[in-house]
Amino acid sequence: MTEQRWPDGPLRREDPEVASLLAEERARQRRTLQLIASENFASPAVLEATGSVLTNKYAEGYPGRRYYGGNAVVDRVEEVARARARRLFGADWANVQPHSGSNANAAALLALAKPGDTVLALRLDQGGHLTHGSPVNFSGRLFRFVHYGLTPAGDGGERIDLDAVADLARRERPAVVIAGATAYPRVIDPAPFAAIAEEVGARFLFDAAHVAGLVVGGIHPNPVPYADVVTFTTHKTLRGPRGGGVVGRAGLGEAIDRAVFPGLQGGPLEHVVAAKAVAFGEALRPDFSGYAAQVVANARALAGALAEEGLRLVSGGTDTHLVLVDLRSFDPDLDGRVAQTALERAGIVANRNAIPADPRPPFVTSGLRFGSAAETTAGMGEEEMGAIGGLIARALRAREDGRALDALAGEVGQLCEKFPPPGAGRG
Ligand code: DSN
Repeated sequence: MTEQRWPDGPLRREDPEVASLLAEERARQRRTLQLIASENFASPAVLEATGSVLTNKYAEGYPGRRYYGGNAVVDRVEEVARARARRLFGADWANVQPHSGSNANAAALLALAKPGDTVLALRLDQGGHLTHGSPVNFSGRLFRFVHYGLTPAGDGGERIDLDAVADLARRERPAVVIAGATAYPRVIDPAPFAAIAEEVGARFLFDAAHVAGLVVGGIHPNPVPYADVVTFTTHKTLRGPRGGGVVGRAGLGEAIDRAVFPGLQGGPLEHVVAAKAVAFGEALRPDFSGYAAQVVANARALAGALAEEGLRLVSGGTDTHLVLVDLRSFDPDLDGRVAQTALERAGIVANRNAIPADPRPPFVTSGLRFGSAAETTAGMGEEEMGAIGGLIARALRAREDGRALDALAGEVGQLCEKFPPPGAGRG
């Protein structure tokens, strides 16, 4: 099998130092739980395309309009990727070249607004992304961001405050309204955002970085019929190679293409574009909707188990792959940084995350963010997710007891052994 070839292949012979680091990482991915909400396990086919000869090729431009010769095959590869992306999202056009979700957002903002224009987006400390106006990011430096937040905590609370979105939009008259988040566990309905953007004459950008796989799996509403532009990443719930993309309705495709190249990027990573095509092909198969549904069922099972252990769920639960917990309900002295470190020693990989109205600074935080996409790919179901909730709580309780955490890592390793990730046999 292809997977077996890699540990003893050319890399092992030519560069044992890097080969052994890759082997270490492969082992880490096999024996620990991958619960970072923005990660997944790409298939062996996706990994093979990513490691292909297309890495050798320069292809600035687009199919049929390249600045270099020798692109007949690359053109066909990129055309396959674009066509599959259009089909997946029901879009009129697609750009599959952005190297990341951040680049996709940069291209969208450059195409939809001028530097200095006002842009409306979700606050970063309430779930928004770096590219939604962080002062240290290009977005916050080039555009004038105004932020909406979540409704107050409480029954049915910590949801996107659509009244605030509408009020701010009427007052600030933004050029662009952004919907989408990086740490928000609920569905984001594109329809009310579209209505607000239309009322104030703004463009509507939906950032589907996290939920793209749920959208194409039919679990999350598809923003394409509502938004002017939809950006996404290919490596999170969509389960492809690391990268980004942009899709939309007719009209803005040329402006987005120009913003990606030559506006923002040089030569596209055509080996990654090929891998995107493979991942889109996988997502077009009927079984992908079953995967997407299981991702959400698993996140709910994990959320339920964590709540039973006394961890408050931000917004009371989840509709997606993502769970955000407030550690203060579990132990007011426990912060996100300490919790993340203890979990990692126990073989549970997740990230600390700010929660709404977090009293602690962003590098410390009072929350943890979990995601179910990767371990669902590995074959885990609700039963395992419930058990993982218990393991998390035990690790947090034992956070100062190194031996107990090491013992837990053994238990975690045994669980992971039963669910090897696809592709984890490769470098
Ligand atoms: N940092 C990614 C995430 O974890 O959500 C988004 O860029």
